[in-house]
Amino acid sequence: EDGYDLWLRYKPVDNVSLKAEYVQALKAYSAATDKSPTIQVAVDELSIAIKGLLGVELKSADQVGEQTLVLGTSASSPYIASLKLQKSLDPLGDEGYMITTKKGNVIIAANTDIGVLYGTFHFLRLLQTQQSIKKLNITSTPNVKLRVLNHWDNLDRTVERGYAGFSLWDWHRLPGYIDPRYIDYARANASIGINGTVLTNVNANALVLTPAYLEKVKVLANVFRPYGLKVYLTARFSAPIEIGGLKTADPLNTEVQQWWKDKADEIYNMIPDFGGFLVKANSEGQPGPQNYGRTHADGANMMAAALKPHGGVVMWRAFVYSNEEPDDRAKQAYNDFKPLDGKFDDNVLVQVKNGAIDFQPREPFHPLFGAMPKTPMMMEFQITQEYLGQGTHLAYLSPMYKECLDADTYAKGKGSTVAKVVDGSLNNHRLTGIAGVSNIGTERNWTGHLFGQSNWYAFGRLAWSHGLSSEEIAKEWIRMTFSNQEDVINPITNIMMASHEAVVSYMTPFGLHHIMGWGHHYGPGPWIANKHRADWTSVYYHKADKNGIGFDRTASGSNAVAQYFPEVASKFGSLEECPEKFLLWFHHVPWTYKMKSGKELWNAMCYEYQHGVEEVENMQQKWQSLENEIDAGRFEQVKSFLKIQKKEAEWWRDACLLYFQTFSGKPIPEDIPKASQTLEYYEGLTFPFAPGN
Ligand code: BDP
Repeated sequence: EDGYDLWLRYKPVDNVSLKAEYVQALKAYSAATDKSPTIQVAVDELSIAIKGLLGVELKSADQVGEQTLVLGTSASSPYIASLKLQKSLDPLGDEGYMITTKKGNVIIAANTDIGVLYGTFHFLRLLQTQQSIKKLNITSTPNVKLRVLNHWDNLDRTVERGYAGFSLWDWHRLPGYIDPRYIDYARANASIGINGTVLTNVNANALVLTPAYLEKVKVLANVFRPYGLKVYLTARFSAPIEIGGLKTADPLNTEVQQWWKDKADEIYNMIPDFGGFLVKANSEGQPGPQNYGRTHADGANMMAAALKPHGGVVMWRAFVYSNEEPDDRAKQAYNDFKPLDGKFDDNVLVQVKNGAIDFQPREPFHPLFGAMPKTPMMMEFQITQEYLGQGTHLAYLSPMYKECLDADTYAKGKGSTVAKVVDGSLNNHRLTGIAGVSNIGTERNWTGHLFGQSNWYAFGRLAWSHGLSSEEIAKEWIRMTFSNQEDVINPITNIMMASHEAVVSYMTPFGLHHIMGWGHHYGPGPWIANKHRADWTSVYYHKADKNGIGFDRTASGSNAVAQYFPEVASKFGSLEECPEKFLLWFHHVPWTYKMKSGKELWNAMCYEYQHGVEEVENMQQKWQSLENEIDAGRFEQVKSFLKIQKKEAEWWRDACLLYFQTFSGKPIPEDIPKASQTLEYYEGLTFPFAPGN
């Protein structure tokens, strides 16, 4: 096995009695004779899966007798219509489904064909994870409307912050050649409910909006359509100048407005269900409305007006900060966007990263969540592991996503979680969304690290249903990816559940952040200083000195805490109450500060780095115990990567402790292994091979 099949492997069910139950229940299927492309896809998937799982051909039933799998809508299936399910189906909306047992038949019913497809994948998951299907009574609807992958893919097929090869989109061979991989990509996404894909990098190239590229985009959209996957593009703000020949891109200029309208008309003429634009503006050198003295709302609304007649949306990113701005970087997005609440048109979502800096191993939730009640706030998570070990570290990110979603903003009193802001329930928004920066590329197993697949999987599952637990999701994924045997599920669950914390411990314990290598972000670089942008250095963030370490974001410092609602602000702002995992994010703390463990901060930090390394050793041991349970190809790859991870965890520990010791002036406890090199050695390392150099 090489990992290509992801969680859709459909290996034979090894539990004899369950297999008998399944075979008995699935004698034949019944779907509309005049099948839509989506229903055809569902039937095809069922056939492949049943063949693989049960070793039998799934036959089409002449009529619905007993033990028939019936799929469809009340409109497409007379049998489903005869069951009079409409009352229960109505609340399931456009994408929800029900799976139910009626008169000895399994029924997968929905209001739309895409709902049926989602239900089909859910049903298959039951078989793959070996659940009983004797008496089913399942309904499911997604928590948010737009569940979207963001590919940071360039037109030359390099991928920004990509660690899994090149871009899947073969622009050179499109539109003539449809790589079968596009179809498997769409299947995988549909199987976890992802319904949109932004094909291009947020650092956008206007060329993708030219007719030659749009022809190619159209073909991808056609391939993805039956799977319910809509295509979106990033829109470069200066496109009217670069490809339109205009002198300006000022959003209040009527010619510019007309140019975007015409562009939208052109796109929708080719792709009637085009999703819309994702925009990075006035951020890290990208052009935007502020170049013309206009606001983000002016820019977003101009594009929104062009897309609106066609039903498209604008996902406008709030990832903005400037080195010229003297205020704490963590505060800048809030400062810029909060005053614009209520000024965005109704087909605009503001897309906010989970934290206020940048996808760090751990960040407190972004203060914009809850702060703009009149605006749909779209979550942006990073699935690719830019700051979490890149291509080789095993880090299961569901616990990190959940920590953010479950955080309480107190925007409307206790219980106003980030999840409720994002799913629209807190402020009654119908337009809602969640984005994940993709970790997918041309590598045979899609994500480079086999366990990267679990992050793609978890992102999709949480986007559909944020109430799921990380452990539940991990177990589903393990059962489908490796085995249904408890002695495989348990150790891998343990590995996954401990993995994110381990990375935090050996990289950025206690709220440290942004201390990685310059530019490529590979490896430790707490010494990074004196660069052309202070806000890209490490010393800006850790502020270590002989007295202590950490960024004072309380009232005595940048007062970033004040951007949170009072309950949260007072907790984060208080040295005693601030959770230790965020301590150095919000406080500058003396080296001698007594931690809850009773240890002084310096010692606690040393042991935390060491703990991270030990956790990786534990992961290695658990993985090793699976040698005879997992096919050699996948086993060996993960084993090698864990070895790299161990080495790099030690590198992080040694480099960071030696560096911070120059400030603390305190000894590293004797029982922590001695660094094998000097600080100068670590500082002198260069990485010409690191992606993103
Ligand atoms: C940072 C990445 C950079 C992205 C930027 C963004 O380092 O490559 O362009 O975020 O999200 O994490 O726009």
